[in-house]
Amino acid sequence: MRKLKIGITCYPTVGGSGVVATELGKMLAEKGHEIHFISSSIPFRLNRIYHNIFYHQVEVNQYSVFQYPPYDIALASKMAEVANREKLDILHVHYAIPHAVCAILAKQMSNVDVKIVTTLHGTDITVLGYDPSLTEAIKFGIEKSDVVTAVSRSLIEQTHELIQPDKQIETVYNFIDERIYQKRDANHLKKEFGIKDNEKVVIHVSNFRPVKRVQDVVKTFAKISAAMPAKLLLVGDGPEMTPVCRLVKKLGLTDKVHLLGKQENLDELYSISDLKLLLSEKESFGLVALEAMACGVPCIGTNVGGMPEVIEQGETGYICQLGDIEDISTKAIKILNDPHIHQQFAANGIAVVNTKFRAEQIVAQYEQLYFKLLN
Ligand code: GMT
Repeated sequence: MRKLKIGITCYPTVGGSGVVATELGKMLAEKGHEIHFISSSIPFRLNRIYHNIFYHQVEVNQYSVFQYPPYDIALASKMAEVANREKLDILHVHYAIPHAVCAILAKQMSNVDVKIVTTLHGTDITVLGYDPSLTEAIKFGIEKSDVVTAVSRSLIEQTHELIQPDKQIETVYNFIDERIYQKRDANHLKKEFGIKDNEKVVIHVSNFRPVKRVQDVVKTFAKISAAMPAKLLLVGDGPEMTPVCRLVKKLGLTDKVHLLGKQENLDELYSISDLKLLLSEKESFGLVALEAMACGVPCIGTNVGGMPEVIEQGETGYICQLGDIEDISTKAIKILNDPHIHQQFAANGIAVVNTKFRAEQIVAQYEQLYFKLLN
């Protein structure tokens, strides 16, 4: 099979889109393709040396004549430079704006016929799509890309509703590295956190943006902990941290909630967890639910975006109405109280990760798109 030269651009800091882009690059490299990450810093999951993965840093200089640093232009310029020098076949960008628009500009600047693949992750559509000052740029980025994918069917529907691009968009689901996300023996962590054997562990992982509704997680946990001995692990950090801490204190939960901040090695935290809550008001996919499922943790999510495509109702967890704390906590208590349901959901979750969201299959889906474009 022909080996390709692929440029990948993503937001390299913590976030699902950066994680998926980086894992994709790593797995494509393992299949022999040459990968060139073009971004403002090294993607945080690019944590070891690969002979065929290269990193090209986008330098944005802050000249006093510019009111705003010209990141987009610097990125486009770097993309064109790398495409020319390395003779890239594909530029795979994650996010319509600015990345797809930068790739289109880079293609015009370069002298190679590089093909542009754009993956929509959600925030570029579900948040920015509502901003009239950006709609035309998002539409342009989508329409001028050679291939556009989205991480769920729901995101495709939303994109058509909000932006109405004249473009076919294909669903390519997210995936995780199953070699990393699996249930491990991490019981030492329970001891270290002072979690007793009879206590159930509920986990939430996010960037604590308001859309993640972390306060709903705390309110749900208050009802769970009134019904049984339990602890809540809150993993991540962001703008909602202060109001969340206030609520934890107000509800008298300080001793039962562990605020862990940003963490690596989430597989170990999932391995000591009994239930995952993801109660967001926007979520095009919900990568963290997939990570939890891979480690045998049943999930409760809200009926928004792509979450019902990830969490199967009554099979791997439950999907509840946004903000319906009563129903969410009833379902949570049901899962935590019934070992049979818990075991069944855990096993089903692992099976779904290994079939519908199997990394090998999803990486192959992207590869097929690339080859189809180049032929
Ligand atoms: O959820 C976030 O705030 C981060 C955001 C991102 O850009 O990384 O996540 C989006 O992309 C992830 C990977 O495809 C999805 O799993 C998340 O559901 C999606 N977030 C939203 O749609 C809010």
